[in-house]
Amino acid sequence: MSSVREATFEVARQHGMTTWFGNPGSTEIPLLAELPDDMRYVLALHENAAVGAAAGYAIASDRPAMVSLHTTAGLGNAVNSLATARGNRAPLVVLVGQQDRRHLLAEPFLTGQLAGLAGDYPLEVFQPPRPQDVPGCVAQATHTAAAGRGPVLVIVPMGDWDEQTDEPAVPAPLVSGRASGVGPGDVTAIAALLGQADAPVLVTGAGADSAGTWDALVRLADLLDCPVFQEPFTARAGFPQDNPRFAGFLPAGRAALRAALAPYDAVVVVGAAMLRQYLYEPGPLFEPGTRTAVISEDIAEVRRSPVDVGLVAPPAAAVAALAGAVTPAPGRPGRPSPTGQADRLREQVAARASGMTPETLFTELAARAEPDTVVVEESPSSREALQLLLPARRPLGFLSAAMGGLGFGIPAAIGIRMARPDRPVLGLIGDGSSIYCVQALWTAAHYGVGVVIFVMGNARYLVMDRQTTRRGKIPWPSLEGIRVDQLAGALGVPSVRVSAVEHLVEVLDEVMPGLRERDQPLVVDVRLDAAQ
Ligand SMILES: Cc1ncc(C[n+]2csc(CCOP(=O)(O)OP(=O)(O)O)c2C)c(N)n1
Ligand SMILES: [Mg+2]
Repeated sequence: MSSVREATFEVARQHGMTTWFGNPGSTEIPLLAELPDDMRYVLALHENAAVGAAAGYAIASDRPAMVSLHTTAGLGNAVNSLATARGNRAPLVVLVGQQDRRHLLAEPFLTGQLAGLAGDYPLEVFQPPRPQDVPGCVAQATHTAAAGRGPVLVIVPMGDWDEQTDEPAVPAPLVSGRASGVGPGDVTAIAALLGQADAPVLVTGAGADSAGTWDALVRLADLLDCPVFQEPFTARAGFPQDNPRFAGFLPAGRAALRAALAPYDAVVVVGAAMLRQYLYEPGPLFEPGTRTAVISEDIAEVRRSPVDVGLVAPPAAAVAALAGAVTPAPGRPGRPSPTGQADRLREQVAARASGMTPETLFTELAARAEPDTVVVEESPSSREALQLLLPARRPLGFLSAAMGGLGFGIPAAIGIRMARPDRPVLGLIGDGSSIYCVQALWTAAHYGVGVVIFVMGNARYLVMDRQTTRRGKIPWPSLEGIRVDQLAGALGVPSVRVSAVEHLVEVLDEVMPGLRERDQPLVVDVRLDAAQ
């Protein structure tokens, strides 16, 4: 016999989930009191911080991470970051505390209406039929999270943890995986489509962010002698952005997208749907006659893509198989240059690097950042410049919130650094964005997490202001008066406020060489010149 609680710890150990992120309430005390020494509980001061940090941790370690939330209050607070975790394909096992099942029907204090609270964002919501099923549900949740790459909830009534169990085994495999291979026959149609093309082009998405996929894509692009774009609004980099074939980021509007892809007669998208849009525009995504294909391991991405050929497959193996199967056509004379497109864009953006502009910060950072630096972006109005001036040079080099929900960047940067202390980690966070989850800074201070967060201080929701002005008057005020540097100090994080380029350069010269070795966070509050 053992307790349900002990049996659940065993499941967590089997799956390497010994770092737990959470914010506790009384429904979690029976689970968390006397937590075994080999389980580390990382306290976050808000549930979006707990889930955001766990998502960063899961993405950077490429395995499910554990989260503990407190009934309706905790789960409700976390919905934004659970949606982001789903969009960002972060595998999470989320234990949601519930009142004791023996009097749930009487709706005691802290009873949660939990099952539907996070909507369809979780891949699955487990409600263990008996206390003895909790370990099995956690085991199955782990497999679901890993295979489906998203959050899975397990709702656990607080009395369940102390119940006894003598179940011989939980109904789940000890280890499970997914095959990573793709046979030549699987890529015949896409190989033919590329082989017949006069001017092919590749587009990569967040699902292509792995060393294996990058290598295979470089080989395929070299073979085809073609450029490689990144999908619009990408959350992760799908191709080495310092490679001369990297052509930049596709626009999200249909007209601009059609124009960008018009010179090509075959478009193959890897690790994304075809293709993410933003504000609605009528019309097709590409010019008639363009041959198109999508490769993704996410069936939802393939399903919603209006392409000639869709393939559900692990991208690394599929692209490697394609590179072995394609016989490229000679190539149309006069097609766009397969190299140098991003460099030309970079030069244009870099020209704006004068005074205290985002471009100045990015240029100075680029001059000092090591190639394996992880850049976590949540800086809406300067995102485009950031992506060009701070190219991802290694897998996991760039991360942002897939669906744009703010409050992800700071905790995600912290979680990444906790999982990968070998990688330097920078957060580039808008001043407005920084406030959505500023409490996360305390976790970084308390646990000695060496991230550096640059706050892009334009004292505005600039991206919103720009869009709103096109229609009329802005009803909200500027963000003048918010002192993120002082908030950081109040949360135990040292900070420096910078309002002149010479000072910025001084700070970067001091901070950047030690970025990899840091064991304390730092906030750099960058006061930008007024922007329109
Ligand atoms: C949780 C959440 N609330 C509101 C929004 C809408 N929103 C998108 S961008 C933005 C402004 C961001 O301001 P800031 O971080 O200062 O970036 P800037 O536009 O100034 O670069 C807002 C409020 C959102 N995406 N997520
Ligand atoms: Mg701002």
